[in-house]
This record gives sequence, structure tokens and C-alpha cells, in this order.
Amino acid sequence: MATTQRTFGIVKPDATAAGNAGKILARIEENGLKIIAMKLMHLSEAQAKGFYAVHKERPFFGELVTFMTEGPIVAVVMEGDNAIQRWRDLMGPTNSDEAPAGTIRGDFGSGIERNASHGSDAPETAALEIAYFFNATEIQAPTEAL
Ligand code: FUP
Repeated sequence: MATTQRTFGIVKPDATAAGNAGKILARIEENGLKIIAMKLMHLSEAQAKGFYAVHKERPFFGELVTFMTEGPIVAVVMEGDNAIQRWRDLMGPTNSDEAPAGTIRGDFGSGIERNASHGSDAPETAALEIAYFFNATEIQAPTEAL
């Protein structure tokens, strides 16, 4: 059964700096996912640490925060049937070196850290991550509510 979902994505600093944000956003639209909120922002250290707090005990945490704050990101909320899995399928596996050509991480990332994009992994994390970056007034209201 089709389930309309919202998910959260990031075009990470490597991809934004390389001028690939537009190409990545085009893949979202070409796949039929609807962009319902978006902003370009340069994360502070505190914002990056908060976003990745679940990984704070991991050995790569410090480097990951340094990477995520090195330049601007594009934060995006997408909506569509089964949006969470569809966005993760578009991104490909975490490690860009293992991601097939045609996936965002395969085409625009390099290695496990500089992997071009982030995507929520479940409805609960999607809701938390959307709320971490966007107020309700920054997200397009459903058409039927207008
Ligand atoms: P994903 O859900 O695919 O984004 O992957 P994870 O939640 O496992 O990891 C979150 C982020 O941590 C990844 F995008 C990249 C980073 N990471 C590293 O930098 N080194 C590692 O060894 C594992 C993950």
C-alpha cells in the first residue's frame, strides 16, 4: 500500500562546494519526490554536533563534525509515497567507494565521510531531523489546506 511520507535530506558540504547541489536536487525532482522545504545554510559546530549526537561516541565523530561545518549545506524536506526508502535508494550505500554509478553517493561522493548526501533512515528520525532544521511555517502546507 502506498504511504505518503516526509523525509529529510542534506546536500553535504563536499557536494555543495563542487557545484553539484543543483544536480542532486534535480534527481529528487526527476524521481517524483516533491521538495516542500529547502534552505542553504552553513552549520555551526554546535548545530552539527547536535544533528549527529547519536554518533557522539563513535571514533569518526570529530572528523564528521569538522567536515559538516567546512562549508554550506542544502537542507531539504521531501514528500512522496515511500519517500524515506526512495531517497535512500537514490543516495546509495553510505560509503561512496561502494556506491554504484547512478546513485548520488556513487556519482558525487568520495569515501565514507565525504559522501555527498544524508537521508533519514526511519519515520521517527525523519520527524526529528525535519524539526531540527525547519519551523512549521517554513514547510509548504498540504495543498488541501490552502
Ligand atoms: P547513513 O545512514 O547512510 O547516512 O550512514 P550512518 O548513519 O551509518 O552514518 C552517518 C554518517 O557518518 C555518514 F553519512 C558518514 C559518517 N561516517 C563516517 O564518517 N565514518 C564512518 O566510519 C561511518 C560513518
